[in-house]
Amino acid sequence: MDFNPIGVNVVTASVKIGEVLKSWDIDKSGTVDIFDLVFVSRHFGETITYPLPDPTAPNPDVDGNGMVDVFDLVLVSKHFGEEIMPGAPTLLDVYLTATVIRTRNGIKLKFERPVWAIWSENIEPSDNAVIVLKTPKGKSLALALREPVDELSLRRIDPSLPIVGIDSDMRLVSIRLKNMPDRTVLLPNYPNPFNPETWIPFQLAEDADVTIRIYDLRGNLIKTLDLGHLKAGYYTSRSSAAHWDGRNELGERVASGVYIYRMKVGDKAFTGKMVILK
Ligand SMILES: [Ca+2]
Ligand SMILES: [Ca+2]
Repeated sequence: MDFNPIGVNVVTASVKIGEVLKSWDIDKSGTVDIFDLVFVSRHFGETITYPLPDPTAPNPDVDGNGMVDVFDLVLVSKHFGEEIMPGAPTLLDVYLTATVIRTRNGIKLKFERPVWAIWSENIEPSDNAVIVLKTPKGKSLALALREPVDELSLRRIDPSLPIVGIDSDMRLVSIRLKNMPDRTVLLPNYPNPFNPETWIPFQLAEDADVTIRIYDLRGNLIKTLDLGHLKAGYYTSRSSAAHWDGRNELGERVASGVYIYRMKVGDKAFTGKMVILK
């Protein structure tokens, strides 16, 4: 007979018993971290009846009072031990992009996928749907309650500091912030003067249908660039800006001179001037 497997099991079981005592390590992972907080937040508001049907299963009622509430969250955050190292977010290979939109009260983060929590050095919330907890090492954590959120209103976040989050699949992700323009602007074409082609950069504050029409100085329509429905963002690089090859609708090169370009974004219009010099 081989007794070794039994011996191993006994050791494992004794370790588990030791960890049960640390009730704030809810998922029994051996560390108190962001996952334990998310576990409590998922069960936020629930009633827990004792005795538990399975005392070894994770129990979000940390203080054992029968309710999963903010006190349980505070207890977990107080014992938050295993902080992710400052360099760790760069090691995370899963990214989640959050669009930063400036609002009157601060900023709004719009996530490409819902998140349970975001965590960084300095987060100031302005929304009631999330709770913000300070961890012993001075970091702040914004936590969604009961279900993950697509948007988070904040008073402040420092984009130069690493930000990590927990996405709806319970993965630890590195949050990348993407700035959004606060207004729609048509920018000067480049190069200008040009020959034979030029780029027309712009930025959109909102998703919109975008068309650019090019006219000569007598007002004749020379070319229509239908850019289709575009998402809000910056269209300033050569690969994203509107491109005009200096030809009319028939594919003929147009004469040297001044041309007017007019960008239509929804029901707004913006105008610029450009010069072809041959
Ligand atoms: Ca844990
Ligand atoms: Ca409780």
